[in-house]
Amino acid sequence: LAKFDWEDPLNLESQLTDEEIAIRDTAREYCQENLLPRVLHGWRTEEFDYGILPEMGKLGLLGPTIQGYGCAGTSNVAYGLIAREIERVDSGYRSTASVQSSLVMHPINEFGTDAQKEKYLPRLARGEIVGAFGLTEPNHGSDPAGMETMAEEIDGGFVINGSKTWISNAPAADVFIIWARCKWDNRVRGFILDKGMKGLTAPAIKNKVALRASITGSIFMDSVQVPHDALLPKSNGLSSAFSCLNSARFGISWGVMGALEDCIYRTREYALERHQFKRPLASFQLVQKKLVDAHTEVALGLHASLQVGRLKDLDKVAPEMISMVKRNNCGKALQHSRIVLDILGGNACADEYHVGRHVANLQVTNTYEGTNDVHALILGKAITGIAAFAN
Ligand code: TGC
Ligand code: FAD
Repeated sequence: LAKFDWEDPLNLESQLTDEEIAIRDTAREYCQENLLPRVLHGWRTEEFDYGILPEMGKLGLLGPTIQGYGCAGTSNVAYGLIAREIERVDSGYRSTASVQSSLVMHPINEFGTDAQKEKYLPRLARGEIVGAFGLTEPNHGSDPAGMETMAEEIDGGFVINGSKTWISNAPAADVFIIWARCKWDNRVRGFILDKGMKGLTAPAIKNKVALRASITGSIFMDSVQVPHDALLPKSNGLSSAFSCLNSARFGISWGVMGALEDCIYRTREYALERHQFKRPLASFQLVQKKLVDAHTEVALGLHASLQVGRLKDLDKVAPEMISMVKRNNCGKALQHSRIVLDILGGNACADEYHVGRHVANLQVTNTYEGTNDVHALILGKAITGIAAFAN
């Protein structure tokens, strides 16, 4: 019989290629040595750390699945493993990276011209420039089809009016992927806007109670004039925006498992050291059950995401599969991080114990990229054939 390894309970390692293991190890070392020491400062100050994306770029962690343009050309599973390592430190850092990779580089690569790819992808891959993705609006979050941002064709290009809110990276961004309804045919398309364009502003949303180590903002577009080549010409309809979400949601499904793993490791360590009633907390059955429940969900969640990743690599993934792992892993990570937090007792209140920060962050991961309930409705539609969210 094999020996049970609690740190890899279902032997995920045996399912990974040598390349994926090497990428995972590189990402883990970078995150533990370079991100972990900075996270409390980022969390306390809400300051965006401009050094992080260039560091990730140097290691090939940005847009890793893209072929060419200075990108690594890895498997989707490797992308997931990177997200897991970054989020083991903080969901905000993973957010910064996944917006850059899945929501900015991916649409340029999928829907852009060769010139747009040459212009933006190598610099985004090196982390020299920061990207943001604007889909959500003040009046339209779960229902982006109702968007009010409008693009109108004018002599020499387009004029864009509208606003976006709760946009990761926006205040720090050099490049904005903006989704707008086109006045001439009512279709939604993506546009690339550059920082500094007249009428474009991106103020920060301050005093967040979560994701404080990443920066979030609004985007206001007051008659922003852009040339014709700002349009992503192969984007056509909301499904183009959703294809970016497929990639980001897949990454989040891995990332949140990393955050929950960190909560488990930290509370296990604490439970072994801390004594009450002359015994370690870890000796109490109720404490063990909390750890076991959380630990089991991580093992199941990682293996489900692995399967989705392998299907994605074979081009055999359905969006509903991604909804399933995004919803389940985010929900379980939020639920179980909150439960193991109890093990810290009063120290749960102190940010240097890190677990409370993960719990706060995981409320957002359970909300953005489609709320837990919206993904339930996507799956409900697949099961029943009835769209509960449609009119
Ligand atoms: P519906 O009629 O269902 O679909 C419209 C068209 O889109 C197609 N489609 C998809 N295509 C590819 N991938 C998917 N996942 C797709 N889902 C739908 C669909 O086939 C259809 O195509 P066509 O050709 O027939 O037009 O659209 P609906 O308007 O009824 O949508 C309902 C719903 C709930 C599925 C959708 O609106 C939704 O997913 N809402 C959630 C919104 C959301 O996820 N927003 C995320 C904003 S970005 C973000 O949060 C970034 S945070 C990142 C970070 O910081 O890490
Ligand atoms: P709403 O859509 O108003 O939903 C409110 C509640 O109603 C939720 O519980 C929801 O589940 C429920 N609900 C809505 N419709 C239904 C229904 N039909 N049936 C049952 N319940 C329903 N967006 C971007 O475009 N780009 C980004 O980079 C980005 N980054 C973000 C970063 C942060 C920190 C946060 C908090 C959000 C970010 N978002 C981003 C926005 C995010 O995607 C939205 O907040 C999310 O999609 C939910 O939309 P909403 O906030 O408008 O909530």
